Amino acid sequence: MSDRKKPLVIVTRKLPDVIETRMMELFEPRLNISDAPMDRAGLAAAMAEADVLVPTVTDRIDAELIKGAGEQLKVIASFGTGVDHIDIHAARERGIAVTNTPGVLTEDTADMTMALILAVARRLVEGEALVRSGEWTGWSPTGMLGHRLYGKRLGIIGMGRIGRAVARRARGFGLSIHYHNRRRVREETEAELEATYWDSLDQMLARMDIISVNCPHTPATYHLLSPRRLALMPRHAILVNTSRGEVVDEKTLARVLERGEIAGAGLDVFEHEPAVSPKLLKLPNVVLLPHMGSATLEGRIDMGEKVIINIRTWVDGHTPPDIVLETEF
Ligand code: 8YV
Repeated sequence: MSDRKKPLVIVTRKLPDVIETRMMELFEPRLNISDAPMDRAGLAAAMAEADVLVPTVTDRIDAELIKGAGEQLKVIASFGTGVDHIDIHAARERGIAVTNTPGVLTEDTADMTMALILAVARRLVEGEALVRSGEWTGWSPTGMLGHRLYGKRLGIIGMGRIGRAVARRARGFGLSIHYHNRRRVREETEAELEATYWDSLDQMLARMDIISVNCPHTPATYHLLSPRRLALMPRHAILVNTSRGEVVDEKTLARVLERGEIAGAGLDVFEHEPAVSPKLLKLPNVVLLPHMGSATLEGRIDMGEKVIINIRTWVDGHTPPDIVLETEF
């Protein structure tokens, strides 16, 4: 830290008021009240000056920016769980600690996953649009038919905290739980969730009614749902993604949806956010959300509190609790 009494903490986006107020009490923060995203030059200037940078998913902190950071920059305390926007390796080489906010957005993101599964299977958005259009002519035995969730098979890709929270909810809806993960989860967890492990993602994809993407985006999961794998999904299947757009080949996904090679999709994340494949925008069988899986006031406050704890622990000379290890990615 420079010889200022309180660390200069530069926050790239507007955070909930209570978090910003607490930061004012604890640190010397530079807040972004207008919430205008920082461009690359703005980020470089911030990193040249800050003791601590608090970025979000909208800031791409690559190796070049890290190389250009001032000597005083010691912590990148990201507001969010995913850290694929930060070059962890480059940060470690420069001796900059990277922290994130795991755990506190698990339940909200799992809720959103279920909301998307329900919305796609039961055609919520189409139904709502019909009512609003004024063209609804009344109930009909064959009108707005969707598909029953009860008794169907859900395949979860990534059985971490969020994957498991999705599984718990899905069981309440009568779905049977299947999963693919780098590692098989503990026996007790499998038993609790009555979950079936698939070592082969290909095999699982070919047999599920619903697929939910809940793994992080890493070099190993980039386009995990490749054209070949998307082609393995049955025609009646739906795909839901509340993780990262990069895990799915979006261009191919739009094509298979357009051709009816899978039945529908619910997407909260996109490969090139905020851009969305124009093809997807035209399709009725997809529900598209603006990356709002963790967007609850409570969740965002909890995330901010985690950021504060991480910074405060470092200020006190200890290792922040949510330090991201390079080996995890
Ligand atoms: C966050 C997310 O809102 O935490 C994550 O990884 O994807 C989102 O829910 C966002 O990343 C904040 O930076």
